[in-house]
Amino acid sequence: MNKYLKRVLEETETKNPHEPEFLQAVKEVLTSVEPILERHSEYEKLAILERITEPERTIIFRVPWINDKGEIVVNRGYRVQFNSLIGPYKGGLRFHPSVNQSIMKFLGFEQIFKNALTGLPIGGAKGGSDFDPKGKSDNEIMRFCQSFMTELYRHIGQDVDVPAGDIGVGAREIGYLFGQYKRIRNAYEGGVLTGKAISYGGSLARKEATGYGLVFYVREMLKAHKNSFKGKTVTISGSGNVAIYAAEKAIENGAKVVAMSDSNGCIYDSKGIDLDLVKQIKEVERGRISEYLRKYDDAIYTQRTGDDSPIWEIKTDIALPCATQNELTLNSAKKLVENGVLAIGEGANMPCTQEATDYLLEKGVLVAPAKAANAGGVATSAIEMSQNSMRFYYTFEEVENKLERIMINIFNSCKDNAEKYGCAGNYVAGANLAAFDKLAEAMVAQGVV
Ligand code: NDP
Ligand code: 2IT
Repeated sequence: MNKYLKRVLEETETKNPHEPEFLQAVKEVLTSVEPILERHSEYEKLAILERITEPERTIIFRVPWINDKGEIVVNRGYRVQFNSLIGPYKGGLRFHPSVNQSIMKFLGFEQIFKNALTGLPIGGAKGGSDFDPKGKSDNEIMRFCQSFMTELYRHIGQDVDVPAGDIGVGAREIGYLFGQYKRIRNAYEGGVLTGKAISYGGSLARKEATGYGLVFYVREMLKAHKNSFKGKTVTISGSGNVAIYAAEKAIENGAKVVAMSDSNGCIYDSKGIDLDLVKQIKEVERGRISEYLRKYDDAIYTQRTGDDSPIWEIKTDIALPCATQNELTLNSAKKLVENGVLAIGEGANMPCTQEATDYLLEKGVLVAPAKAANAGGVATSAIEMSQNSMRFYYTFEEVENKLERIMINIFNSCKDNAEKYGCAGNYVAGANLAAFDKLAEAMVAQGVV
């Protein structure tokens, strides 16, 4: 291994001993950019790796709020402003009980590279809270969001840092956050948050963008290997924002989506999932995926029991993990390969463990890596920001066409970089190489900051 790379990896481990997800993400990126480090020995003197792995700023704050019983609850809020090399900090907010500093930092780190791949002027950030939105009333969600923003507002701004949604944060939460920001600032700064509802400055097709973008990317990858979605079986983990719209676009491309899931278990419907019913259960009722059986009693529901999700045991041509990090383990990868899987498209951030990715690549499975394949969401957020700056709106078709073009460009740049650095067909490495190349060049240009 390159000596400089080895030293920085060791130092990163020593400095962040209790952050396994962050270390996993760093190791994955840094090891694959070794060919660039070999060509640019000056990067060591410029401390490129030390600087890119250290957040510019990490903000941790108290979020006190009052629940419907009148009790005071205290959660922890985060915003990791990781990197502003190529634009204002940009990245989602995650509300989930598992949120901690390691998860925030891994997501912020990934976001730097993802945002660079979009070709748009956005830096990398992530934030959120260990708040659990499940089972909370609308009023509780609103009071939490208002308290969260009462601290966050001083750290963000449309040219400074622009949050958006992620797990547990959708249009409802963004609305409450925006309302409180506007009230505190006494100014209408539309571009301070993205993922807004259409009625007050949101972009058409932002809701659909991550899932649609994922399918555009996987379609390009399949095309490069003389294949397509047509007639293929697809399984999709999760049944949230990314999963639902990935399913919609996959079906539009002629695939049959046979399984979806949530954290409790998965449904299998051999006739093809009824997506309108999933939307009703998840987007309207905020219920559990098991409720799918109320209309289709011949569908099969499998409860999740251990570490491995049952959805990866189902035979499929294409698997789209769209729930959360490390949800597809080596065991699951082996099952998928045994069942003849052709391609994996990562809709979630870092859904495959490192061992799973290595195994899949070794077995010749096509892997569309998260930081490239799910970049359509943040790319469309950047399109939302630009519409807000212009005080103008694009039509749904205009946004979708721009998104499609961006995803094609991202795929081509992953492909070209993989070829350039001698790992043709490995889009995981190609994505890291393409993004790092661009970021390192910007770092050199901007001096020691
Ligand atoms: P949602 O909150 O809309 O949906 C999340 C889905 O994943 C739910 O079905 C949820 O099930 C499931 N899930 C969440 N946590 C876990 C867990 N620990 N174990 C098993 N299942 C889990 O989130 P999104 O669809 O927005 O996000 C999904 C993934 O996509 C995340 O990794 C996110 O970072 C990534 N992403 C999102 C983008 C966006 O624009 N929204 C953009 C790019 C990436 P349950 O309801 O049971 O918790
Ligand atoms: O992981 C992600 O890219 C997101 N959650 C979307 C971020 C954004 O700013 O739209």
